[in-house]
Amino acid sequence: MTTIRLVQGDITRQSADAIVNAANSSLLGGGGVDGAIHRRGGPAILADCRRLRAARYGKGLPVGRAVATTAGDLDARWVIHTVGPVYQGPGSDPALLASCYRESLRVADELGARTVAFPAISTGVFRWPMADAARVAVETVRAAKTDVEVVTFVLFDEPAYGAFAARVGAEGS
Ligand code: AR6
Repeated sequence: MTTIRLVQGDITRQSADAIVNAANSSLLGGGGVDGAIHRRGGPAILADCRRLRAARYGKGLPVGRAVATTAGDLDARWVIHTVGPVYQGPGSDPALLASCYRESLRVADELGARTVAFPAISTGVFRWPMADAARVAVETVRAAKTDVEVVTFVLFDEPAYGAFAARVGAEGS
């Protein structure tokens, strides 16, 4: 059974076997968590991303999928890059957002990672409402069949932390 932890702060300061990046399909960096991970992790991450683009993802990593690289200078063994969906307004299908969490845990299992830190995928530049994103994140991790022992959601600010705490509380932790 996977334990869920919540932390408020900067995911690049976390220690975990794998740190998940809310990337975009290009895998070549961006703002938000993505920018922070590449800045603090250093150029080795981008070099791995370029190799993945050349070898396996010429058209980019599809939305809802996940792939691992080195974690460079971060306090982790791997960064798992996943691409969240852009929120399209009320009624948006959360399936691809759920897929990000499921696929990231599947990649973590392939690597043998036992501790994984996630940001709140799609809730920044991609505009997914925090309360709904928290519901999808917590439900999906709880339902996942995975050998990952500890999932830490790293929430950047107080409202994000509150939204995740409400979901974890709602389902019993
Ligand atoms: N640690 C933890 N959470 C953070 C950090 C941090 N250092 N920085 C921001 N957040 P976003 P998305 C929170 O925009 O919505 C990028 O340009 C932030 O407050 O990083 O999936 C990519 O290249 C928000 O709650 O990711 C893509 O183009 C959450 O992390 C696009 O943005 C996610 O915000 C992806 O957009």
